[in-house]
Amino acid sequence: MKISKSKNLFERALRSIPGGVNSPVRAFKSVGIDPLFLTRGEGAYVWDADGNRFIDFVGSWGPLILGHSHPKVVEAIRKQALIATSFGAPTELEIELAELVISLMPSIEMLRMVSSGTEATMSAIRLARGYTGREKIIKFEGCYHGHGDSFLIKAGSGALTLGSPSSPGVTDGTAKDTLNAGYNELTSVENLISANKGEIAAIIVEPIAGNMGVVPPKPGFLAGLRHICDREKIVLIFDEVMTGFRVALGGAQELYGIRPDLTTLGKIIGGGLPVGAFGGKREIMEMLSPVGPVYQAGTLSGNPLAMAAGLATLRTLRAENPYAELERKSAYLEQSFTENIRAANVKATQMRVGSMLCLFFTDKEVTNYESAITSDTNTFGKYFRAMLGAGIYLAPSQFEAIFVSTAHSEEDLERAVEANRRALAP
Ligand code: HOZ
Repeated sequence: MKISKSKNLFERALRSIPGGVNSPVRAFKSVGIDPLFLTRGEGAYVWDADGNRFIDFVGSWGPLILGHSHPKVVEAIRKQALIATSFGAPTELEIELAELVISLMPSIEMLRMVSSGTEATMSAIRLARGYTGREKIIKFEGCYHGHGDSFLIKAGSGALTLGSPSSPGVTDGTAKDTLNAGYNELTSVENLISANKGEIAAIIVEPIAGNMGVVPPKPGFLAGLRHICDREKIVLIFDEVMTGFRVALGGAQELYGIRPDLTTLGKIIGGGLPVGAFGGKREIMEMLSPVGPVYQAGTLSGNPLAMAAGLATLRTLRAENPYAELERKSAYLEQSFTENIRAANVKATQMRVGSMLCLFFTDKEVTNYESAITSDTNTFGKYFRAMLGAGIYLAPSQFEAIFVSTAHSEEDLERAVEANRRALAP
């Protein structure tokens, strides 16, 4: 595969951008090669600067559930761009998107738009603190909630991939207020609560962990968190940046039938443009300025272009309801990859919820951070490179999900299965 143009662009980028990238996971560091510079996306495919075409299972890290440049999304952005790109003032589009989200996720009574998932989670935590008058939060080892200070303690995603799950620059005071429990381990949550009685403002959780690979909640885990939060008057926050509109139209909360107090959203809600949102119970949301005292703001919050792209995406999902189709396609990948793993006799485990999948190079059952990190990341690196060489673009980390979109055809999936078979073969 010719990659000279990407290589030149990377050398150039290194001179003006730290590490040559604007988000660390893009650097391909953990898979032992330089990053590809992408130039075009269409449907299920992306092209790099050298003209190589790949079947894309990254989907911009989750937003592109309809594939690249879906005609309805492109048309919505084009139409809006001709009218106005930004006002920093209220628009009807914001109400339409808020109303649509509220209709899809009944736990959300009010919603505020921001520009990224990180902003959504940072704001939700501040709001929970303001609402409860408490300072500490509980998160789960290996879960990732963006790069806000409070969350970079034993975090997943790029922080885990690049070996710095707790970042320098986060003050001791902030670290002290972030308590880490084990994912899927209610006892560890109970222990933290007993040791910090009346001090916990919020429990924030990825209802399906997607940033230490894909780790589903065990039966009873989310219901247990709901019960604990009710008992202790703690705000339960579901971080559905990844799972919202992905595993079901109403997200993981619909799939598992649990109502959080607050929900954070990102990725699909922006249809590929920068959007995040947080919402939930009216009583909590009305603590936000200008109604209440908790301050939160943003020049580009509710940006019309982003609202138009989000609306077009969610309306298409609502009209076409592609979740059974996504389930069928993703189950096919899961089953075929599992057969290949068996045939090649490699130590690997597959995890999947809906159209989020992960192939862990470990023979352990993956239920939490500790089991996820038993994965052999060198073998993942080799696998990643072999898949790329066969035209399959995966997330460049053992600890990220791959995403199936409505744009993937049967033939694309068959090609991925064949590439997987060859990549796993001894
Ligand atoms: N937000 C994604 C978490 N898995 C990764 C994208 C990034 O950090 O750039």
